[in-house]
Amino acid sequence: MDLKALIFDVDGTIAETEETHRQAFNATFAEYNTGWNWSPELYRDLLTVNGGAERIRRYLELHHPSMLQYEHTEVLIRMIHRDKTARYVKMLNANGLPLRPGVLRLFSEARAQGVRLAIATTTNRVNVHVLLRNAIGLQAVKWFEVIGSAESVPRKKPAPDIYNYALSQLGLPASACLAIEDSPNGLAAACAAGLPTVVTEGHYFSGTPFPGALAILSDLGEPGQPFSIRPDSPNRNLSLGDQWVTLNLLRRWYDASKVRAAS
Ligand code: XBP
Ligand code: MG
Repeated sequence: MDLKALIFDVDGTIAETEETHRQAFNATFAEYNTGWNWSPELYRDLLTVNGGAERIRRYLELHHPSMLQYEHTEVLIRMIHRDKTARYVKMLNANGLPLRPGVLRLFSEARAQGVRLAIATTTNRVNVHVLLRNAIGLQAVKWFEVIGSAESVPRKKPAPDIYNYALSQLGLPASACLAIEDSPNGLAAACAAGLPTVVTEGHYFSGTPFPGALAILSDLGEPGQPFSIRPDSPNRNLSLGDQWVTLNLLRRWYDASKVRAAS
């Protein structure tokens, strides 16, 4: 079977958004006078939980467990998360955020060659729209046949649900698609949905293990800005002459996953 679609994660994969998310959380915590502040180190640990509201809940479990006995804490979490989303949108509208190297180039190449595009993220839909609109333009939202987001399924990554949702909306089997991820939870979700997955390490996940990845890269690379492939990456030998990730290279990795599955 040929490669028919690419399914992209958003946070950390399309753009390095997690620092902006962290700042939006902290500014909202301050607005509510909670006294909470997430340092980059703490945030790295909390990123093992996907979804902003779920992440706040996890933080309370670890650092303020007594708060969870009050019924109103759940309401507080939801209000903070709602306002954090509004703040994040405002921050992106004010400052924008560049796409990671090679992302726009690969979107364009896929569109030119009729390879379909989809998104599978755990963040809110509005965050995806504002990112694409600011980084590319209004038209970019239409490039994606499916935008699977926090609102689309109840269970977040590492559950496979968001990838299964994207596949069912595309009407394609996992074996016809390839996912691009940046995090262990994202990789686990994509693998559990049966998708061969290339990892471009996000800032917060650099150097972490990525079991089951098809390849582990610094980023997608650009002409004059080559990607590096991690020394422990599978399928290194298929990419050694390449400096940026093209559909050709993705097809080579994709074919390798088919050969492996058949043996
Ligand atoms: C990343 C996430 C998100 C963001 C915060 O998801 O887990 O929760 O950190 O966004 P992915 P929200 O890499 O799958 O895109 O606050 O909107 O949840
Ligand atoms: Mg991600």
